Amino acid sequence: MKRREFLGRAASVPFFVPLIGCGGGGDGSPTDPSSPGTGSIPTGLDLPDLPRLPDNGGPGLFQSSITAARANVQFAPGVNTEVWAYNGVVPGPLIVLHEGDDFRVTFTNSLSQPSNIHWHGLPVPPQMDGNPMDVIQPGGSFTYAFRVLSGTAGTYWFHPHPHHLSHEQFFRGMNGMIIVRSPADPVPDDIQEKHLYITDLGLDAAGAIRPNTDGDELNGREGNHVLVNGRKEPVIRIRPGASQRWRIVPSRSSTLPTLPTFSRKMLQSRIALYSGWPPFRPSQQFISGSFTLWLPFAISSA
Ligand SMILES: [Cu+2]
Repeated sequence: MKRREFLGRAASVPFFVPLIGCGGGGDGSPTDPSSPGTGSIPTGLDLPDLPRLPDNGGPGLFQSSITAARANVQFAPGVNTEVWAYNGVVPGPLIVLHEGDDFRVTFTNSLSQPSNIHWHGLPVPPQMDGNPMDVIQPGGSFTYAFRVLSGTAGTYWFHPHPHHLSHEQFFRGMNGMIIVRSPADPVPDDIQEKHLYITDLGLDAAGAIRPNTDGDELNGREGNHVLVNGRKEPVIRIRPGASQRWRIVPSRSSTLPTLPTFSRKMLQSRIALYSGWPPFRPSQQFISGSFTLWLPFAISSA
């Protein structure tokens, strides 16, 4: 089946949608797909996996490092775009944790302004949560250390939270997905898991990430390219009759990150919602119903 044929047809795929966000209300309008000079961002390619943050710890210990620095990526072939990135990748590396892990991640700030990391939604001690006044100066580093509590399995988010600076660091590329797994995960292992990390990229005609406008400050910033795992309108492959677990993070620097604002493409889906919080309990995690979503990707049975 061709991907275009599939769009608009009913799919029965279990979704786990984290309901997240720090910002205010969005205006609900779809994003503008055009961007002069950068209209050549390829579409229709396979959904890539998110790069994963390596774990150098032993059993029960997640140990790694994250550096924030400027980097260059090519969203459109041949057009270099400077981003501010965690470990050089946009979106940031996927962090996979297990309940009970001791988490030790050393953050190094190689930007020219203060930064920190907020572990959005994870219950961690206040001094480890990247509060707006707890910043790491340029050239400095800090080790975030906490226990991943039992009962917290779910899908989370990480991003900078320095006072007055977090929005720019965020829209220039610094944010990523966290998964906490439970030993009592009710979803069978043979169900394939996909991670859909949705960002909106605001590029100017030269292919640079544009600064905020006054309108953005008033209404919330909305980019002109919607990306999933850094790719525009990718294709998600699923065998006929198969189920997949989807963990979806609608990640934006401002405005309410509601999925319906992300694309003009409509897909009628029977979905199950999982909020990521409160903790994973089979009896509570599914809300059945019929939803209409605008999704910035296509589904292919091929
Ligand atoms: Cu947050």
